[in-house]
Amino acid sequence: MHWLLMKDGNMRDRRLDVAVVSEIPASYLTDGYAVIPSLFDPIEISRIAREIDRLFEDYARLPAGHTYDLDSRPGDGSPGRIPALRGVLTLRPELRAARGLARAVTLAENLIGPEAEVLWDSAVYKPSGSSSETPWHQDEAVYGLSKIRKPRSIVYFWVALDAVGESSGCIRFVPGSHLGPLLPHAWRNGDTSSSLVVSGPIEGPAMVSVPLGPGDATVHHSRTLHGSGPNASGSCRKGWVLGVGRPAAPRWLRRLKRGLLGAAGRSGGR
Ligand SMILES: O=C(O)CCC(=O)C(=O)O
Repeated sequence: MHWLLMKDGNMRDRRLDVAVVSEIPASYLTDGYAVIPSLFDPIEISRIAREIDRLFEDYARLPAGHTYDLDSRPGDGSPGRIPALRGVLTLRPELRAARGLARAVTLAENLIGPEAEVLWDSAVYKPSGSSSETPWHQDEAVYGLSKIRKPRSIVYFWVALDAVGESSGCIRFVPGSHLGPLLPHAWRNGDTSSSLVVSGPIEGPAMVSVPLGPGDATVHHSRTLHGSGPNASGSCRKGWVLGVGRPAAPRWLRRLKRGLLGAAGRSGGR
């Protein structure tokens, strides 16, 4: 029996050390992910989507360190196929006031404990007709493959900026994979600013695709295997990924570091 009923009426899972409150489906414990409908309200998400669209229109002129590609083709001169933009909140700090972000932090705190904040964010656009999949990976693997310090704890939200379905490349998960080990990973195409990709075959229950409406989100555990399919639809698939957690280093130290390194000082990912 892994579950404990707490005095406050919430359930706590001993294996994951997470509390599950009414706003997060209990399936998070067994599946390693959950759907959060309307994390952002329609007006707020369309405003955020417009701002991020504008950043993508200016993609080539953004400061170094903000742009990367989950499926770059190093060396062949062609543009990558899943352009991504890290640090939207650094480039557009006014978006930090979004009510949906406050809600994400509260939900994350219910899962991982107090003092959570948005540690990292990235918009991932998959252009119409892109045959490129985002490969299966566990976000936790980034800490072993890069010099990024592992936060004390973190969960990830995938926020739909627009409606996304199976044919347009919605996020998909391997339920229960968060209960298994961290698998060996590599960088896609050997490119350290590309996507993580799990080495070897995936074992486990069938994957689940999660269609979402604008402003809906999923939240997943850092060890949950996830990815997304090609975009066969006629429009760009737009997602915004938020890493919300309890930082490894105190806030003052990170501010100092960011000041010294510049806006994109927190390079790398996840
Ligand atoms: O948007 C996608 O295709 C997946 C993004 C993702 O999994 C990630 O950035 O870790």
